[in-house]
Amino acid sequence: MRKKIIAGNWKMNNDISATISLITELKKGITENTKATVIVCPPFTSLETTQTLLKDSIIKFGAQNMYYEDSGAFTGEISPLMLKSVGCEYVILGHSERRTIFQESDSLINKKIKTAIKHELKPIFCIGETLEQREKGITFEVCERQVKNGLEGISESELSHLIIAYEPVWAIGTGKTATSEQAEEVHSFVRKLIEKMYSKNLAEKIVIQYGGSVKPENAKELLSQPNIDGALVGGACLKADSFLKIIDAAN
Ligand code: G2H
Repeated sequence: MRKKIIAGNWKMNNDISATISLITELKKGITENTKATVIVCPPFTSLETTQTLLKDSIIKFGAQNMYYEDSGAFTGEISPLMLKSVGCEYVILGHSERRTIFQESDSLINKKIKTAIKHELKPIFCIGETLEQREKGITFEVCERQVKNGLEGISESELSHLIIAYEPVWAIGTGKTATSEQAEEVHSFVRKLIEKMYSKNLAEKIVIQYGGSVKPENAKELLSQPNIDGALVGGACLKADSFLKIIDAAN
Protein backbone atom coordinates (compact mmCIF):
# COMPACT_ATOMS: atom_id res chain seq x y z
CA MET A 1 0.00 0.00 0.00
CA ARG A 2 1.60 3.27 -1.10
CA LYS A 3 1.35 6.21 1.30
CA LYS A 4 -0.11 9.30 -0.34
CA ILE A 5 2.25 12.26 -0.71
CA ILE A 6 0.84 15.77 -1.05
CA ALA A 7 3.39 18.39 -2.05
CA GLY A 8 2.92 22.12 -2.39
CA ASN A 9 4.92 23.85 -5.11
CA TRP A 10 4.89 27.50 -4.10
CA LYS A 11 6.56 28.53 -7.38
CA MET A 12 7.78 32.17 -7.30
CA ASN A 13 5.48 33.20 -4.46
CA ASN A 14 5.80 34.22 -0.80
CA ASP A 15 8.41 36.40 0.82
CA ILE A 16 9.68 35.64 4.33
CA SER A 17 6.68 37.08 6.15
CA ALA A 18 4.20 35.22 3.91
CA THR A 19 6.28 32.06 4.46
CA ILE A 20 6.00 32.44 8.23
CA SER A 21 2.22 32.97 8.07
CA LEU A 22 1.54 30.06 5.69
CA ILE A 23 3.73 27.54 7.51
CA THR A 24 2.36 28.60 10.89
CA GLU A 25 -1.17 27.97 9.60
CA LEU A 26 -0.23 24.62 8.07
CA LYS A 27 1.39 23.45 11.30
CA LYS A 28 -1.88 24.10 13.13
CA GLY A 29 -3.82 22.00 10.62
CA ILE A 30 -1.49 19.02 10.31
CA THR A 31 -1.55 16.51 13.14
CA GLU A 32 -0.78 12.86 13.84
CA ASN A 33 -4.19 12.11 12.31
CA THR A 34 -2.98 13.37 8.93
CA LYS A 35 -2.42 10.24 6.89
CA ALA A 36 -0.53 11.69 3.92
CA THR A 37 3.09 12.76 3.88
CA VAL A 38 3.03 16.54 3.44
CA ILE A 39 5.82 18.43 1.69
CA VAL A 40 6.19 22.16 1.05
CA CYS A 41 8.51 23.52 -1.63
CA PRO A 42 9.05 27.24 -1.01
CA PRO A 43 11.37 29.47 -3.06
CA PHE A 44 15.11 29.31 -2.24
CA THR A 45 14.97 32.53 -0.20
CA SER A 46 12.49 30.98 2.23
CA LEU A 47 14.21 27.64 2.76
CA GLU A 48 16.20 28.59 5.83
CA THR A 49 13.15 30.11 7.50
CA THR A 50 11.19 26.99 6.56
CA GLN A 51 13.85 24.79 8.16
CA THR A 52 13.55 26.73 11.41
CA LEU A 53 9.74 26.71 11.37
CA LEU A 54 9.51 22.99 10.63
CA LYS A 55 12.16 21.89 13.14
CA ASP A 56 9.72 19.87 15.25
CA SER A 57 7.07 19.28 12.63
CA ILE A 58 6.06 16.25 10.59
CA ILE A 59 5.80 18.51 7.53
CA LYS A 60 8.71 17.94 5.17
CA PHE A 61 10.21 20.39 2.74
CA GLY A 62 12.16 20.69 -0.45
CA ALA A 63 13.33 23.05 -3.17
CA GLN A 64 11.86 23.70 -6.61
CA ASN A 65 15.04 23.26 -8.64
CA MET A 66 18.83 22.94 -8.40
CA TYR A 67 21.90 22.76 -10.62
CA TYR A 68 23.86 19.53 -11.04
CA GLU A 69 27.30 20.79 -9.97
CA ASP A 70 28.37 21.00 -6.33
CA SER A 71 29.91 24.48 -6.64
CA GLY A 72 31.67 26.77 -9.09
CA ALA A 73 31.18 29.54 -11.62
CA PHE A 74 27.47 29.06 -12.31
CA THR A 75 26.03 32.50 -11.66
CA GLY A 76 22.53 32.43 -10.27
CA GLU A 77 22.42 28.69 -9.65
CA ILE A 78 21.93 26.71 -6.42
CA SER A 79 23.76 23.46 -5.72
CA PRO A 80 22.55 20.26 -4.07
CA LEU A 81 25.01 20.87 -1.22
CA MET A 82 23.42 24.25 -0.57
CA LEU A 83 19.98 22.62 -0.44
CA LYS A 84 21.31 20.01 1.99
CA SER A 85 22.82 22.74 4.16
CA VAL A 86 19.34 24.21 4.77
CA GLY A 87 17.84 20.81 5.48
CA CYS A 88 15.99 20.09 2.23
CA GLU A 89 14.87 16.51 1.82
CA TYR A 90 13.20 16.86 -1.60
CA VAL A 91 13.78 18.72 -4.84
CA ILE A 92 11.36 19.22 -7.73
CA LEU A 93 13.13 18.53 -11.04
CA GLY A 94 11.93 18.83 -14.62
CA HIS A 95 8.83 20.87 -13.87
CA SER A 96 7.19 21.92 -17.14
CA GLU A 97 7.82 25.58 -16.31
CA ARG A 98 11.55 24.74 -16.17
CA ARG A 99 11.27 22.73 -19.39
CA THR A 100 9.44 25.43 -21.35
CA ILE A 101 10.39 28.83 -19.91
CA PHE A 102 14.01 27.89 -19.12
CA GLN A 103 14.51 25.39 -21.96
CA GLU A 104 15.56 22.50 -19.71
CA SER A 105 16.16 19.38 -21.75
CA ASP A 106 15.65 15.74 -20.80
CA SER A 107 19.42 15.29 -20.61
CA LEU A 108 19.88 18.26 -18.24
CA ILE A 109 17.07 16.93 -16.07
CA ASN A 110 18.74 13.50 -16.09
CA LYS A 111 22.00 15.05 -14.79
CA LYS A 112 20.09 16.87 -12.07
CA ILE A 113 18.26 13.70 -10.99
CA LYS A 114 21.55 11.78 -10.81
CA THR A 115 23.20 14.50 -8.71
CA ALA A 116 20.20 14.82 -6.41
CA ILE A 117 20.26 11.07 -5.75
CA LYS A 118 24.03 11.14 -5.18
CA HIS A 119 23.47 13.75 -2.46
CA GLU A 120 20.49 11.91 -0.98
CA LEU A 121 17.96 14.51 -2.04
CA LYS A 122 14.67 12.90 -3.09
CA PRO A 123 13.66 14.08 -6.58
CA ILE A 124 10.09 14.89 -7.50
CA PHE A 125 10.53 14.24 -11.20
CA CYS A 126 7.90 15.94 -13.35
CA ILE A 127 6.69 14.74 -16.72
CA GLY A 128 3.70 15.57 -18.89
CA GLU A 129 2.46 16.38 -22.36
CA THR A 130 1.37 19.69 -23.88
CA LEU A 131 -2.14 20.25 -25.24
CA GLU A 132 -0.80 19.96 -28.78
CA GLN A 133 0.81 16.63 -27.99
CA ARG A 134 -2.37 15.33 -26.37
CA GLU A 135 -4.43 16.40 -29.36
CA LYS A 136 -1.98 14.66 -31.68
CA GLY A 137 -2.49 11.47 -29.67
CA ILE A 138 1.14 11.21 -28.53
CA THR A 139 0.67 11.59 -24.77
CA PHE A 140 2.05 8.13 -23.94
CA GLU A 141 4.94 8.54 -26.35
CA VAL A 142 5.94 11.89 -24.81
CA CYS A 143 5.68 10.61 -21.23
CA GLU A 144 7.64 7.47 -22.14
CA ARG A 145 10.41 9.53 -23.70
CA GLN A 146 10.59 11.86 -20.69
CA VAL A 147 10.70 8.95 -18.23
CA LYS A 148 13.30 6.97 -20.21
CA ASN A 149 15.55 9.97 -20.84
CA GLY A 150 15.15 11.38 -17.35
CA LEU A 151 16.04 8.09 -15.69
CA GLU A 152 18.75 6.99 -18.12
CA GLY A 153 21.70 5.35 -16.38
CA ILE A 154 19.93 5.27 -12.99
CA SER A 155 19.68 1.91 -11.27
CA GLU A 156 16.65 0.49 -9.49
CA SER A 157 18.21 0.82 -6.05
CA GLU A 158 18.89 4.51 -6.69
CA LEU A 159 15.21 5.09 -7.43
CA SER A 160 13.83 3.98 -4.11
CA HIS A 161 13.03 7.56 -3.02
CA LEU A 162 12.22 9.13 -6.37
CA ILE A 163 8.68 10.42 -6.87
CA ILE A 164 7.21 10.87 -10.33
CA ALA A 165 4.75 13.73 -10.84
CA TYR A 166 2.52 13.48 -13.90
CA GLU A 167 1.54 17.01 -14.79
CA PRO A 168 -0.23 17.52 -18.10
CA VAL A 169 1.06 20.92 -19.21
CA TRP A 170 -2.38 22.00 -20.42
CA ALA A 171 -3.75 21.58 -16.90
CA ILE A 172 -1.08 23.61 -15.09
CA GLY A 173 -2.33 26.87 -13.65
CA THR A 174 -5.11 26.94 -16.23
CA GLY A 175 -7.96 25.80 -14.03
CA LYS A 176 -8.43 22.86 -16.42
CA THR A 177 -7.87 19.61 -14.58
CA ALA A 178 -7.41 16.29 -16.28
CA THR A 179 -10.41 14.13 -15.54
CA SER A 180 -9.65 11.38 -13.07
CA GLU A 181 -9.92 8.88 -15.98
CA GLN A 182 -7.44 10.85 -18.12
CA ALA A 183 -4.98 11.07 -15.23
CA GLU A 184 -5.43 7.45 -14.15
CA GLU A 185 -4.79 6.26 -17.71
CA VAL A 186 -1.39 7.96 -17.82
CA HIS A 187 -0.47 6.98 -14.25
CA SER A 188 -1.21 3.36 -15.04
CA PHE A 189 0.84 3.62 -18.25
CA VAL A 190 3.81 5.11 -16.36
CA ARG A 191 3.64 2.42 -13.68
CA LYS A 192 3.69 -0.29 -16.36
CA LEU A 193 6.60 1.47 -18.01
CA ILE A 194 8.55 1.41 -14.73
CA GLU A 195 7.79 -2.30 -14.48
CA LYS A 196 9.18 -2.83 -18.00
CA MET A 197 12.26 -0.69 -17.35
CA TYR A 198 12.97 -2.01 -13.84
CA SER A 199 10.74 -4.47 -12.00
CA LYS A 200 7.24 -5.15 -10.72
CA ASN A 201 8.54 -4.55 -7.23
CA LEU A 202 9.65 -0.98 -8.01
CA ALA A 203 6.52 -0.31 -10.08
CA GLU A 204 4.37 -1.24 -7.09
CA LYS A 205 6.36 0.94 -4.73
CA ILE A 206 6.99 4.07 -6.75
CA VAL A 207 4.83 7.08 -5.88
CA ILE A 208 3.22 8.79 -8.88
CA GLN A 209 1.63 12.13 -8.02
CA TYR A 210 -0.80 14.04 -10.19
CA GLY A 211 -0.32 17.78 -10.72
CA GLY A 212 -2.27 20.39 -12.66
CA SER A 213 -4.98 22.56 -11.10
CA VAL A 214 -5.56 20.25 -8.14
CA LYS A 215 -8.00 21.95 -5.79
CA PRO A 216 -10.19 20.98 -2.84
CA GLU A 217 -13.11 20.32 -5.22
CA ASN A 218 -11.34 17.72 -7.37
CA ALA A 219 -8.74 16.25 -4.98
CA LYS A 220 -10.85 13.43 -3.54
CA GLU A 221 -11.86 12.10 -6.93
CA LEU A 222 -8.29 12.23 -8.30
CA LEU A 223 -6.77 10.70 -5.17
CA SER A 224 -9.25 7.83 -5.16
CA GLN A 225 -7.83 6.45 -8.42
CA PRO A 226 -5.76 3.30 -7.92
CA ASN A 227 -2.58 4.65 -9.52
CA ILE A 228 -2.72 8.23 -8.23
CA ASP A 229 -0.59 8.34 -5.11
CA GLY A 230 -0.71 11.99 -4.26
CA ALA A 231 -0.71 15.47 -5.66
CA LEU A 232 1.73 18.20 -6.61
CA VAL A 233 -0.28 21.34 -5.94
CA GLY A 234 0.53 24.83 -7.21
CA GLY A 235 -2.04 27.62 -6.92
CA ALA A 236 -4.17 25.89 -4.29
CA CYS A 237 -1.23 25.38 -1.91
CA LEU A 238 -0.74 29.11 -1.37
CA LYS A 239 -3.67 29.35 1.03
CA ALA A 240 -3.46 27.14 4.11
CA ASP A 241 -7.19 26.51 4.03
CA SER A 242 -7.29 25.03 0.52
CA PHE A 243 -4.01 23.10 0.89
CA LEU A 244 -5.28 21.55 4.14
CA LYS A 245 -8.52 20.50 2.42
CA ILE A 246 -6.49 18.74 -0.29
CA ILE A 247 -4.39 17.04 2.39
CA ASP A 248 -7.60 15.92 4.13
CA ALA A 249 -8.85 14.47 0.86
CA ALA A 250 -6.00 11.97 1.06
CA ASN A 251 -7.19 10.70 4.49
C1 G2H B 1 1.33 22.08 -11.63
C2 G2H B 1 0.93 22.58 -10.33
C3 G2H B 1 2.04 22.44 -9.33
P1 G2H B 1 -1.11 24.26 -10.44
O1 G2H B 1 2.53 22.68 -12.00
O2 G2H B 1 3.31 22.39 -9.82
O3 G2H B 1 0.49 23.91 -10.43
O4 G2H B 1 -1.72 23.44 -9.34
O5 G2H B 1 -1.19 25.74 -10.17
O6 G2H B 1 -1.63 23.87 -11.77
